[in-house]
This record gives sequence, structure tokens and C-alpha cells, in this order.
Amino acid sequence: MDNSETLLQGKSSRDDSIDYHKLSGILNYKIEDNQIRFNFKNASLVIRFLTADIFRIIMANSKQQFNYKSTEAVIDHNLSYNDFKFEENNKELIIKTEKLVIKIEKEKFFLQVFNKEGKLIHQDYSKYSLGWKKKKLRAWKSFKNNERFYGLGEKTGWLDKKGRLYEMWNHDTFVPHVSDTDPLYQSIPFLISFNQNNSYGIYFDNSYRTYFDLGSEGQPYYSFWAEGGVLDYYFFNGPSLKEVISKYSKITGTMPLAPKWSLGYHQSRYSYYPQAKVAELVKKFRDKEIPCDAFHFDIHYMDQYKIYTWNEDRFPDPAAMISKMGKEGIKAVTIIDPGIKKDPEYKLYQEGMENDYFCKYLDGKVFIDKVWPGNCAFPDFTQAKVRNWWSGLQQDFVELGVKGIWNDMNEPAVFNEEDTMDLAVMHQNDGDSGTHRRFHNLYGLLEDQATYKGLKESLDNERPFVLTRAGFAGIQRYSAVWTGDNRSFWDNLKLAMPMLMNMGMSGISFCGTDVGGFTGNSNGELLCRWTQLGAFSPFFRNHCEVRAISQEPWSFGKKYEKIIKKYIELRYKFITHLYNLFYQASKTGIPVMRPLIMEFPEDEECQNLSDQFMFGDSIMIAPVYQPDKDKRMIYLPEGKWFDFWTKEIYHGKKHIIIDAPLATMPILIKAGSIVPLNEKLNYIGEKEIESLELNIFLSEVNNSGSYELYDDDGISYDYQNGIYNITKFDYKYTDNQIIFKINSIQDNYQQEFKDYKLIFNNLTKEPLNIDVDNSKLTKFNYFNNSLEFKVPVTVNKITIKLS
Ligand code: MIG
Repeated sequence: MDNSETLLQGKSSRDDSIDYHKLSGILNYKIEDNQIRFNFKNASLVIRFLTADIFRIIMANSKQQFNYKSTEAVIDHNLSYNDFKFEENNKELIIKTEKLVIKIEKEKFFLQVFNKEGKLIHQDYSKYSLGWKKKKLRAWKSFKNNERFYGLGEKTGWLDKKGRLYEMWNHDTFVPHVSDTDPLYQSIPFLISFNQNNSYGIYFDNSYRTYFDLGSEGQPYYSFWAEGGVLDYYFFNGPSLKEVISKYSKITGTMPLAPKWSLGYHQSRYSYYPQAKVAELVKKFRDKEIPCDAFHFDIHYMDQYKIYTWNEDRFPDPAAMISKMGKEGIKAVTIIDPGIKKDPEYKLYQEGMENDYFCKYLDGKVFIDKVWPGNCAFPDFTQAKVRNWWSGLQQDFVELGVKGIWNDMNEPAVFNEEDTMDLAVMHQNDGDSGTHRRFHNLYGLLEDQATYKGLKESLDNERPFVLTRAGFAGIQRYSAVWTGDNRSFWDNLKLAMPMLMNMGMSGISFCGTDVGGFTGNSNGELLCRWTQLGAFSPFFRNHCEVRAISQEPWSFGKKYEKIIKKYIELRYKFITHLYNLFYQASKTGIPVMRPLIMEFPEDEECQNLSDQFMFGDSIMIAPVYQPDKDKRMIYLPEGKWFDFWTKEIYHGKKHIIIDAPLATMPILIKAGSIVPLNEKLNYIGEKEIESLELNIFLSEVNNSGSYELYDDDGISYDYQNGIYNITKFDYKYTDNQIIFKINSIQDNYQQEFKDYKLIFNNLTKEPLNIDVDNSKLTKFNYFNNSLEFKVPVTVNKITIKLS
């Protein structure tokens, strides 16, 4: 007897795998262009090829309606591949593409995937592959040796998700988020199996409540299932982690290029009012010269929590206030909840009732339940007409000057037993209706889609900013995500790292936590450490709860303020680089904030390294996340690493202990890289950045490096008409010279930089002379193994002769 059955008979087991009806016994099959359709006695299944290494499996039993409908997560990708070969013998079916060989053992429909070299990449669990139990549908898969699991979106715990059961059900989780709290606000049913030789991904496209059990009871298999719908999943072959993620992005989309200001620092609390308080806050930031790009307005700005209204006592003239903030470079982001107050005199409630926009029961009764405004109705975002209406609502706020919308409570959260809508409530979904059980996890995604579209239509050639709490796979196409109601305690600072890294690997590049912590009171030390981490999180916002003490950068005294300011400034110095990372993510889906394993896939130490991360491919961040620490142990992968602060060089493939007093968060730069840094700004667009610093971290002689920089106006859609620049910098360091080249690949955008300041670090040989294109450079500085000089941006080639 194998140990799964021993376990399953054990009293404590919750795994009901043995009770499922298992798929078996193919009756017949048919090849139809890019797919093969199989009929079983009481089920049907299709394998459809999208590319030579992305395929999709859809299965339903005869009581469930087989269909090819994807959820809203999947984009119109037009991917289709029919160039496969098919063979059959008495035991097996064999499908060959240019990249994969798929073998299916006929009796149990046991599926195995091999790569071109014949190596096994993935296989079903040997005893059961697919099955159902009433409305539930389930797949069982084999573990591999040395396998790690990543992805699954916004989950607590370590980087490696192995060994736990995860639920996908968008939920307003106000209890403390500790290492096994589940579920939270987002559902991203995308799992990555990492293996040094060959990683793969599985995206389970099902919006019902779903589960992933990665061995929580010690089972010899992992498994995922849904409470309804059909079983519909995609398989993405890597082989690398980066390839798995970009292939997933081909199906669910990448984030659009964000407005550059949204990469700046955001200040929030629940809530800033009245208007005079906001003015005071603007003044404080500017007097203290603490950079800031946005203020968030939480629910108290509204009149009785009625969305798209303003409380006139608190905000007599929002347009004037927003315009004044705008002059100081601070944009307004307003919170919106989906619940619409049931008030016959409230315009949105009237419009919703008159036009049948709200979710209702089958008998026609509108679902009403309590949220902040008291009794509310909820827009049925599954209907195009409702999304259009919602899009149209953005216009008035955009006219007031609002630049971003913060969608909260969109799980949707409701103050009742279920914490959400009654599951029997219907969604019309334009003719393909279903209950809330089917649409719950899509509610936030659809709201964000409507918000994003509306903002885009209302803004004048400006990119919108949307921030959301709830979401589903594909959310990156419309919105940034913050991780909801964390706590002002150290545990949440630690939890933030693996959570954000896994969100990044699940397509959500633009993510961040409430810096300082949401519930409970923060303190100076915690806020310093959190701001340090926040400065390198893709989304950077300080936010706290209504009862919490103030946690603006200056709230805990001068000593802390100085440190906090230093890191917010640092964020802005890295903004050219950060924007470039956002650009790359928008193209490829490869996240801004990455686990080390993505850059060092060979290094076993990195596989579950949860407290360090990469900011792009060359900068490593090692935050301090415990109180009273002034040292940090850091793992350095192979190669040389520069301490960003001291320029000291460390040799990798080992752990080091580095000084990290409160004012210092360790930042290590991989030798061989080029890191652009710009001067400090009080906000994006404050002034033209005339000079861009290019920091070259030389490894050793006979080494080279490069960096490709994307740049545009940071706000408009002109880049879609080719108005952008791509500049490639590269250097070659040989025995007697360094050749540095600047190549313009695209230069349609009138760039702000006038010159580059080159800083070569770790140059142990003295420069004899420097040629800039055809002339000699007379002004340069060489000191302490560091060479510095400026060149105009028009220069193409620099030759540094060495002694
Ligand atoms: O039930 O709008 O997560 O960021 O400040 C609380 C008030 C509602 C929850 C959000 C939080 C926000 C708060 N909201």
C-alpha cells in the first residue's frame, strides 16, 4: 500500500481524493486542427495547442457543460499551433511538437510531458490524473525531485509554497496576516514548478473557489481543484523561470506602461481631511523637501460614503484643492468602493435601479447588504452596460483633477456572515449568467477593467493609475495591487518580501504593501525599516488605519525622519532605472522585484531565499526586518558584489555579515553591471534631469557589461507612436583599455538628459588618456580606484587607455 492511502485512511485527513470519480477509458478521439478531442463514457476532454510548448487541457463530465469559454483573465491571444504529430499504440498516445513530447497512457489518461532531449518535465500522479465529485473537478500531479513551487499570487508564507493547502477565494481578511493566513484578497491560480533543469507553469483558468494542495498532508502528489465550472488549465514549459512567466503573460497579458509619477512615493492614511489638513500636508512635504508624488483620499472624503461624491463640509472645493496640490507636483488618488448606498435620492442608486445595473436574485430582488454607507446595492460588473456606466463615472472625477482611482472592498467585501455577497445572487454576464459562486473571484478584476478604461477615456492622452485590493489572474492589465490590511508589526515586514516576489512571478509586477503597517501603531524604527523596503517595492505607499497614530515620515522625530527621507530620496534617484524595469515588465512580464533564484537558477541557496530580492537583474536588496539589529546576514551568489554605500567588494557563493545600522539597508550590486542613477527630485517632472549618472561596476580585466535604457515622456501614449528612446550602453574592459559605447537604438523622443556622468568603480589601473569620439578629454577625476567624467549624450565611443 502506498503511503497516500495510509494517510487518506487516517482520521485527520481532509483530502478526499479517493472519493472522486476518476477519468478513464477513452472511447474515441478526433484530431481537429490545433486540438485533439477525446470522448470517454461520461466525460470529454480536449488538448489544444497554443504553441509548441503551451497547451491547454479542458475536461468536463457529461453533467457539466463542456465549453471553451475562458475567464476574463485570458486575453485574445490568437495563439494556435497545429504542427504536431500524433501516434498511437495499444498502450499509449504520443503527441510530438517541435519542443515537447506528450505521452498519454490510455487506461487512466496518465499524462507525461518530455522535453526535446527526452527528459521528463512533468507528469500526472500515477494513480489518478483527472476526476470529479459532484460539481468538483480535480487534477492530480506528481512531485519531482528537488522541486520548488512559486507563484499563486498574494499568499503568505515563504518563497517556496510547497507543503501547504491554498484557497483561491477573494477575501477581506482583517485578522493579522501571519505566515499561514489564507486566503487574502487576490486569487491568482497560477503555479510554477521550479526545477534547475526544467521549470514549468500551470494556470488553472477557473473562477470558482479553487484550491491548490501542494502536499499539506504529506501526500505523494500535488493537486488542484475547483468547486464548479469545467476543468481548464494551461501548461507552459520553461525551461527557465523567466520563460515560464513570460509565457504565462502571453495568455493573461502584461501590465501597461504606468505613468511615471505612480512610481514615486505615495502618502496616505485613513483618512486625510478636511481640505485645510491636506494643504498643510502638502506644505510640510515641500518645506521638508521630502519627495512625494501622490496623496490618497480614503473614505472620509465622501458624503455619507456615497461614491463619486464629496463631503462639502470637509472639502468645500475639491477642484481648487487638487489644482493646488498639483502645482506642488502631488496628484490626487481617490478611494472607491463598489457598494452603492441604497438611498432613493442618490443619483447612482437611482441610475442603477432604473437601468437594472445591480446584482439581483433569480426572482428579481436586488441584493442589498451592509458596507460603510449602510445598506448598499452592488453593480453587476459582468455586464458590458454596467462596465460602460462605471467607466463613464470616472469623467467627473477626472475633471476635478483626480489622476488615479483606488478600488477597495472589491472582493466584494460585505459586512455579513459570508464576508461577501450571498452566493445565490446572480450575475447576468451578457447572456451567460451564473451565480456569485462563479463570478466572485472576477468581481474586482471586472471593476478594475471598467475603471481603467473609463480613466483612460476621460484623461487627455494620459496613462491612468488604478490601485486595487481584489483581483484575479490578468489583474496586471488594469491595476497595481497593494496587499491590504497588514499590521504595524515586524512579522509583516518579513512576510512582505516573499509575498511580493510571488506576486511578481504571478504576473503582478506593480505591487506593494502598506509601508509602516496598516492596523496598530507604527514606530520610528519600524517605519524606517519599512520605508527602506518600500523604496525598492514596485508600489511605494505609506498608509495606516483610522485609529492608528500618525506615520508620516516626520511622525517619530528628527532622527527617524532623516533616515526615512534619505530612502524616499533614494527611490527617486533610482527612478530612471525603475521606470526601465517597468518598461521591461510591460514587454515581457518579467517582474521588477525578483527572487534571487530567477537570476541565479543554478544556485540551490536561492531556492527558498525569502528575505533578499533583486531589483532588476543587478541590484540586490537585503532589508532588515527585525528590531534592534545593526547587522544582517546576506547570501551572495557566485561572483563579485559591490556594497552600494561603501563600494567595498565581496566575493560571492557565501554568506556574509554586513553592517546595517538603522540608516543603512544593505544594497549589493553585481559586478559587471551598469546602474543609472539620476539626481534627487521632489516629484516626477519637477525639473529636467540634465545629467544621468552611469555607475559602472567593473568586475575584473577581460570583462564586459551592458545596459539598455528605455525612456519616454513618462505620461502620454505618444510612445505607442514610436516617440521614445532606447539607448544601449556597453563596455569592454581589457588589459590596457576600456571601450565604452553609447548606441542609440531609437531616438524619437526629445530626451531631457544633456550629459552622462560616467563613474567607473574598481578601476585598479590608472587611466592615461581618454578619447571621446575623436577628441581628447582633459577633465576627469581619478581617485580611490574610481574614475569619473562627464560626456555629452551625443557621444558614441569612449576609449580609456590604461597604464
Ligand atoms: O473596511 O477605506 O484595506 O486600506 O484604509 C476598511 C478604509 C476599508 C480597507 C482598506 C484600507 C482602507 C480602509 N478599507
